[in-house]
This record gives sequence, structure tokens and C-alpha cells, in this order.
Amino acid sequence: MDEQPVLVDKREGFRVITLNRPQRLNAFTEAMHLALKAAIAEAEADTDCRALLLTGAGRAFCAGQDLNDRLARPGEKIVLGQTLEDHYNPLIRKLRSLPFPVVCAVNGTAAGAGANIALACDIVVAAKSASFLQAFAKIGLVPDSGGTYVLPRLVGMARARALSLLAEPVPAEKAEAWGMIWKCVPDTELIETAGNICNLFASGPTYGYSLIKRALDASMQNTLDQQLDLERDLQREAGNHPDYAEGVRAFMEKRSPKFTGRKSS
Ligand code: T3D
Repeated sequence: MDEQPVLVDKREGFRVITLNRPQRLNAFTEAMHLALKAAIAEAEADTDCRALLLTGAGRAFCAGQDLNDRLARPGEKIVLGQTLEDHYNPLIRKLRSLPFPVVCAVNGTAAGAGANIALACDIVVAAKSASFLQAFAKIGLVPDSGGTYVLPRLVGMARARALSLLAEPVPAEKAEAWGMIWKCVPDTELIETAGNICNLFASGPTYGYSLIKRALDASMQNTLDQQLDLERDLQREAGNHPDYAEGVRAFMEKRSPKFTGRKSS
């Protein structure tokens, strides 16, 4: 049994969550799901936490579902769907709806649900040696954890279809060139780059960030008219928050703003 399937490191203004089953390329077991859920819930409950950095231990980010838990005995049927309902789907919804940004530092292979968990994060930075693999078709499954939703929107339908059907890995540099991720960096710079982004978020206008997340997520299915209305409503909310007044005051006074974080939201 794993001692700690997920590690949590509390930094100034953000937390680093590391998937920690390196011997199985950080593949998900029930225990790892529960540990990750608890770690994210604790981060959300801590109003000093203004960003998350998600990464993996060892040479992979995450190889998706642990297939050792899925090996059927002769004649036995494995009934899938429940793990998505209980764990993967709530995880994706949670990552998208957290009231602060989530940065994913993809340190190596991100396969199956592991790839789509990475792509659900707000900013994805990948090491040059990393790759993204929609591994599902290799074992007769359908991309899950939001893959069929997010992939066509990130890379277009032609690439989404080929990646899903052929299950070919996308190296990090190509993922960046295709607009699948924010940035590919040398391996040695990955954690520093992702940490710097989290440091920026840790002193940024957290409430405004949460509204940006909401606006961009809604734009995936809204018409232009609906989106214009939403922007108006969210801008109203942003303008009523003390961070807006502070941002403008700091600009006029030619100094760095002191945003309030989550405590006054
Ligand atoms: O409820 C449900 O089940 C539905 C939900 C589904 C969600 C999913 O994620 S389904 C997709 C599951 N994931 C995969 O199909 C990926 C399987 N892994 C691979 O294809 C390859 O391991 C990689 C491409 C990710 C990496 O290849 P490579 O050559 O770098 O490493 P490797 O030698 O294959 O793996 C290293 C070890 O990790 C190895 O163990 P060993 O031989 O050293 O004892 C391998 O078996 C283990 N490992 C890798 N992925 C998994 C795994 N063990 C269990 N489950 C895995 N997913």
C-alpha cells in the first residue's frame, strides 16, 4: 500500500500538490483519488491559498487509471463508469471551478485520464521531455475526464479525432505549437517556471481571477450575445471588489498594488 499517494507542500500563498506513486507512473488508485480530493478541499478551505501547483513525482506526471485495478479474471466483467462518476468527473469539475488558478507542471508522460486532468488546469507548463497521450483507444476505451470536450476546443476537431483514435503521443513542444498547452520549457526549468507563475497568482487579484475562469469556461458554449451579457455582469462584480479600486489607485500612484486575496471575497 502507498504511504502517501499525494504530497502537499504549503508555500507562501499557494500549495504544491504532487501525485506520488512514481513506481506506477502516478496512476490513480481509489486511495490516490481520495487523497487528492482531500488535498484540494483543504487548499480551497484555506483562504491564504491563492493558487495550486499540480505535478507528479518521478519521471511521469500521471498514467491515468491504475490498470492493476482493472484486470478482469476469465469470465468476469469490469463495470466502468462508477469511477468517473465518483472521482474523475468531480475532480475535473473541481479544478475548473476552484476560486483561484491551478497551474499544472507536467514533468513527464501524461497519459489517459492523466493527460486530461493536466488539460483541465488553468495553465499547463510542460517539461520538454513530457508528452500527452490519449491512451484510451489502446485498451478499447473512450477519452474521459473531459478529453472529448476540451481537446477539440484546444487543437481542433481533426487533431482531436486523430489523437483519440490513433492514441499517438504528442511531445510537449508540439503541444505548445498546437496551442494545447501554455508553454514547454527545459526540464530543469519546469518547477521554477510553474512556481513563478504561482508566486504571481499568490499576490494577484484572486477574485478577479475566479471571474476570468468563469467567463472563459462559459464561452465554450455561449453565443456571442450571451457572452457579452456575462462579461457585463462579471465586470460589475469585479468593479465592486476592493481589488479593482486598489488596482486603479496603485496605477495612478505608480506603485505595485496590494490585492486582498480571498479573505475579503
Ligand atoms: O474507471 C475506469 O477505469 C475508467 C477510467 C479510465 C481512465 C484512464 O485513465 S484509462 C487509461 C489508463 N492508462 C493507460 O492506458 C496508460 C497505460 N500506460 C502506458 O501506456 C505506458 O505506461 C506509458 C505510455 C504511460 C509510459 O510508457 P513507458 O514505456 O514510459 O513506461 P512503462 O514501462 O509502460 O511503465 C512503467 C511502469 O508503470 C510499468 O510497471 P513495471 O513493468 O515497471 O512494473 C507499468 O506497468 C506501470 N504503469 C504505467 N501505466 C500504468 C501502470 N501500471 C498501472 N496502471 C497504469 N495506467
